[in-house]
Amino acid sequence: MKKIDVVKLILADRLSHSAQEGSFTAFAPTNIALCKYWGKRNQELNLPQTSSFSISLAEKGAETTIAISDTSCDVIVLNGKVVDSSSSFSQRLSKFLDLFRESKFTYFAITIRSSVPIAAGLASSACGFAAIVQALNKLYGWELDEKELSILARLGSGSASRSIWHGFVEWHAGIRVDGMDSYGELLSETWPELCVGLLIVSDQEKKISSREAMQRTVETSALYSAWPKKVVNDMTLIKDAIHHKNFDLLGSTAESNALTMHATMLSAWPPIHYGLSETLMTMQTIWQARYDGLSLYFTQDAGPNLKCLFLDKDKNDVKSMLPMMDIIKPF
Ligand code: 2P0
Repeated sequence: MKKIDVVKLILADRLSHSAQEGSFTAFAPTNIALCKYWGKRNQELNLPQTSSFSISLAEKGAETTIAISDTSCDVIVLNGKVVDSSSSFSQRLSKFLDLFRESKFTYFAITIRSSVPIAAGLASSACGFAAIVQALNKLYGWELDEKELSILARLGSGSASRSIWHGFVEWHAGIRVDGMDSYGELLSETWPELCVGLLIVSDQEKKISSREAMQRTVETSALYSAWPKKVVNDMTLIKDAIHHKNFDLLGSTAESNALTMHATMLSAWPPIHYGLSETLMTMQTIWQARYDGLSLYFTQDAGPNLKCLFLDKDKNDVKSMLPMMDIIKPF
């Protein structure tokens, strides 16, 4: 099954909608997985091997404006600069937009304001695709519900299926071949005291994409067979931790989940390691702080940057230890 077949299933008779005049804007927050998505059961549709669970980062994300353009190709402006149409960023976006053109001569003008570094393991593609799908929904007047938007966003990037909402989101892996049961769902619970701290070690583009790294891990890592069981256990613990506001359970489960994901990558061949020496040094600082009694945990994605988890009452202690941290209150 191809992406376009899923688009046809979702849009059905809305496929005949014409684009409206004017420009349409949508914002989507980036999200950080507390239980990671690592490995696909279907590469084309970005269907995951396991479910995953995230927290959205409030105002950190992508604001995207879309309009029909009278040019002879898509025009993409990212953070005030026109993106070269031959760049991988532009080609990936235009290929996704191919799914939604009224004719092959329909082109889009897209302006993206991203408050997260692109491709540095801060889920820039997640908020990017979630925002573009919501902007297209307005442009074409589809009036899709959030579940349908989540499925369309997943076709752009798996983790985008979780960026349709603010707050805690579970992405259900699903079992269907067409992926119609693989979408995000908002958890009704919130946690106003929860803080996420971003520690940018490097904002350089990563050398190996998540897509490639996941596939290599699934195909070559002897440890990958342990991953689905770990995820099932961690999902239960994380939801319990949120329900009972047990912060140490949340932090320790998220940190252990991230470290296990990175262990599966390290045991892939050729091996994959996203950390830098500063990443490990910061982990050691956090482990020492925890030993000294501070409830501070981290998670790491497909890049060298760390995202810390702590409660508002410890904000000053954390900030004085790691002054470069950008602190976000998700609720
Ligand atoms: C996550 N990551 O759950 C995991 C943890 C990175 C590490 O989702 O191939 O950009 O577009 O579906 O969504 C990053 O992978 O990958 C990611 P594709 P995506 O956040």
